[in-house]
Amino acid sequence: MAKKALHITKGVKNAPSVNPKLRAGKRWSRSVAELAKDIIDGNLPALAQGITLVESNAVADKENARALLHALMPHTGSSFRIGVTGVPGVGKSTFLESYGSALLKSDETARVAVLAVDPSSEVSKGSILGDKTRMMELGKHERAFIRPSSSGGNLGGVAKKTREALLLCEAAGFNYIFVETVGVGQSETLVAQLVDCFLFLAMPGTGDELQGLKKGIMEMTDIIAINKSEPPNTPAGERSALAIRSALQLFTNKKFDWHPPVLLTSGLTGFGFNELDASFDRYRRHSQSKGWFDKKRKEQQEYWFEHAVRDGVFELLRKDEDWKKDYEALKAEVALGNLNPFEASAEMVKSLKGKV
Ligand SMILES: Nc1nc2c(ncn2[C@@H]2O[C@H](COP(=O)(O)OP(=O)(O)OP(=O)(O)O)[C@@H](O)[C@H]2O)c(=O)[nH]1
Ligand SMILES: [Mg+2]
Repeated sequence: MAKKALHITKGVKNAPSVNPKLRAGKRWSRSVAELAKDIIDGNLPALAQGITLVESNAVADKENARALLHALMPHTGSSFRIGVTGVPGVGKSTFLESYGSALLKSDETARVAVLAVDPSSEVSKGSILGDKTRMMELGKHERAFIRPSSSGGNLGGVAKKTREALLLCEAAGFNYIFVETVGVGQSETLVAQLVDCFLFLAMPGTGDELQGLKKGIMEMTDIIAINKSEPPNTPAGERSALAIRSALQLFTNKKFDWHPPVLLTSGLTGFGFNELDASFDRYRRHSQSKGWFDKKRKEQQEYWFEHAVRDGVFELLRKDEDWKKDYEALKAEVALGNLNPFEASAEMVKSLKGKV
């Protein structure tokens, strides 16, 4: 990954329409159309630069980011979006490297992008896919694109930026987009709002294979793979699969009439990849034929719309100095335990009555 990151940076510097100096102000707006065209042409340095633009928190970039997304919108939507989660060390990066490479090898029309939502990014500044990544080979492939997590901001903000990066990748012609996230905190819930299919990686034979497979996650998981199940770990993998299958009987996602298959895989050796291919295919065909592939995407659009409206309104409110002062004061009281959060928030909302 270190090499790939260097490669991207170098490409960005050399590409004519993606001069970093054009980042802010009016000069950008001149080149947004050009940048959009380069992205649609599948130019990877332009894609990287476009993602940097949509990730930017600079006020001057926001308008351009919106213009870019607007221009690219008609070219989005045609990829298969796959979320991959699992506890740290379960082998997500190794799996994505080898499964992504296998996909590119078996299908010459495949173009694979890997993005990440990193809940720890505030602390680590995006350690996921960072120096410890194992996606060196995939990153060098001309039909692959790897993008570390955008850092800064809250998890919701990071996920929103990942969604925009995902749309840019689609416009650039990527038809398989993987979104990796560590199986801790709230990140899965947000990633589930980004993808069509959610793959959960578990570990074999630890006896605590249900750890991390919390009820909420089970409900959003579409395929489960007991990873690291290559021989000699296969019997342990089978035992875990059995335990998870029986637990799943209690939690199956009835809404979509889909029983998540539990498979054995190994990112290290490619063990079980054929079964996984078949499961992805079956899932895609099943969800499309039932109409909930599109339904899910519509619900996600609504989710992000609501999310953006809430963020926008909040941002606006914080511009009102009096409101902000009250807000900070009440927040401090809530943190001290002097006020109950719901009571305090009702107070904040009440203070808006005269204003709205
Ligand atoms: N035996 C075996 N080991 C594996 C497999 N996949 C990964 N590993 C090893 O498990 C360790 C963690 O792999 P990663 O791919 O970095 O795991 P990760 O889930 O991305 O970890 P985080 O990014 O820290 O969340 C490494 O030492 C890998 O070599 C596998 O399929 N079989
Ligand atoms: Mg990793």
